Amino acid sequence: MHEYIWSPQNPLYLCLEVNYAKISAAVSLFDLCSTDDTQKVLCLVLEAYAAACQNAQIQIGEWRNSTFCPVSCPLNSHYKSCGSACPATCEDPFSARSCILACLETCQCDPGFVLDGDTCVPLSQCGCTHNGYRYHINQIFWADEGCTEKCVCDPHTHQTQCHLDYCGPNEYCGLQYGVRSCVPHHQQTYMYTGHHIVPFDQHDHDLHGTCHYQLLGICGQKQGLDAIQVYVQTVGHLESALNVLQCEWCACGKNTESTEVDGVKRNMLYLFSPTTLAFSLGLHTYIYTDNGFEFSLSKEGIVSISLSSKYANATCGLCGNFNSDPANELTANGPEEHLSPEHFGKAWRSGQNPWCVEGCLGGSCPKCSSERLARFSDLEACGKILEVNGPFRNCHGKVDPSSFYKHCISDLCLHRGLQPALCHSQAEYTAVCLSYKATVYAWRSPGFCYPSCPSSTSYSMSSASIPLCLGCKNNTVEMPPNVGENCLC
Ligand SMILES: [Ca+2]
Repeated sequence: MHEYIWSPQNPLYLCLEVNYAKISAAVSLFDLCSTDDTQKVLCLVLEAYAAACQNAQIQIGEWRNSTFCPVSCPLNSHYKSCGSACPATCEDPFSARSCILACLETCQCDPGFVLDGDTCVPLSQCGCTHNGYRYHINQIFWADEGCTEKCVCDPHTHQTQCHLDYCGPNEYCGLQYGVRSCVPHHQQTYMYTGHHIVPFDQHDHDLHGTCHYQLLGICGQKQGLDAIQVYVQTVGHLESALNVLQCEWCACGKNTESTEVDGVKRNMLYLFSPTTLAFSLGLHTYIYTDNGFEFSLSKEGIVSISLSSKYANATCGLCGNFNSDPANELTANGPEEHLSPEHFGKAWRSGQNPWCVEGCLGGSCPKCSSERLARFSDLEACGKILEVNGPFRNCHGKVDPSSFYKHCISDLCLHRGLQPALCHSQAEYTAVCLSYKATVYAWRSPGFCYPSCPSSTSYSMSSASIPLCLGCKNNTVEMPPNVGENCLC
C-alpha cells in the first residue's frame, strides 16, 4: 500500500511536501481502534491528507474511484475532488464566482440546483429567509411569539409577505409539535344532577338541596373572557325535577318553522344569534356559544356544561375553580379554603327563597335497609352500571363507574326505589360517558325509562353528528357527535 501511495502514478504524488506520516498517525491511530476495516481507515487517512494538500494549494488528481474510497452524494448532487468551498445557495446562488478559498473535496449540487439548508433544490424551489430563519416556498408561519404577524413565503419573489393576524377566540398562541401555532383550547365538562356534582376538576361529591345556586360564574382577573353565569334551582323530589331546573338562557325563541333535523322538517324551538345557538331537541336543550361554552339540560334535570380551557383558573360557583387540581374544589374564597359539601353549597346559594332546604329534607338523608340495598344493587337496578357486558361496557375504562353506582344506590334509597330515580342515575352516567367520547349502548326500552319522543322521531343513542338546518336563517349547524341521547327522525 505504501508503494502505491508514493508511486508517480498516484494522484496524490504531487503532494509529497505535506507530511503524510503526521496526518496518517493522527487519523489512523484513532480510527483503527474503532474499526478493523483497513480500507475504511486508509480512506479516512487519505481524505485528511487530500484536504491538507488542497489547503496547501497543491493540485491533486482524482484519487477516488467507484471501488476505491467511493463517495455517495445526496440527491441532486455529485462528487467533486476539487469543488468550490463557497457552494451556491438559495441566499447567494452565485457565491462560487467570488470565492477565494481553496477548493475541497465535496458533494456539489448538480447544474441548476443550489443548496437550501443541506439539500440541493432547483433554484425555482428556493424558500425565504425571515429573521434569520429559513422557510419553504408557500410555507405559512407566525413571525412573532404572540401570533400577531402571519407570513407566507412567496414562491415567485422568494420574499415573505406578512400581515397582521391573530388566533381565533377558542385558540391560544403556543407551540404545537415545536411550531408556533394557534392551538385550540380543549373542552372540559362539568355535570350537575340536582344532588351530585362532577366539577371541571373531576372531584365528584354530593350536594342535596332545593335552593337557588350559582353553577358557573367567571371570577378573577383573567383578561379577554366573556362573562358567563349559570344558575339552577331544583326541588328534592325527582318526580318534579324534570321541569324545575332553570337557567338564565333557557328561554328559547318561538320560531318553529322550517327547521330540519337530520334532513326531516319538524317543529323545534330555537334561538339563533351570530354568537349563540340555543335549541331544544328531543331529550335535551342545548346552548352553544362561539366563546367555548356548551350547555345541555336533559329532561331528567341533568346539566352538562362544557367549557374551553381558556377559562381555566377563572371559574367559580358549584362547577369549581377549573385549576386542574381536584384537591381544592370545595372553595368559595380562593383555593386555600376547604369547605364541607354543605358549606360549599351554602357559599354558592343565591337569591332569596325562604322555603328552600339545604341538604336532605328533615335534616338527614334516609338510610336504606340491607334488604333494599341488596335489591337496588341488582343487575336490574343500579348493578347495570357495573355490568361487565352491559350497555356501559365501553365506558368503564374511561369513567370509573363505582361512584355512579354508589350514587345510584343512595338515590334509590332517597327516593324509595322509584323508577325515575333509577332512570336519572343511569342517564347521569350516560351523560358523563358521552362527554368522554365513550360509546354507550341503548339501555332504555319501552316500559323502562323510555322517553316520550315527538311524533316521527324515536329514541337514539347515536354518537354521529347530526346536521340541523335552521330554515329561516339559512344556516346549517353540525351538531357535534356524542352530544347525548336523543329523539331523532
Ligand atoms: Ca380545583
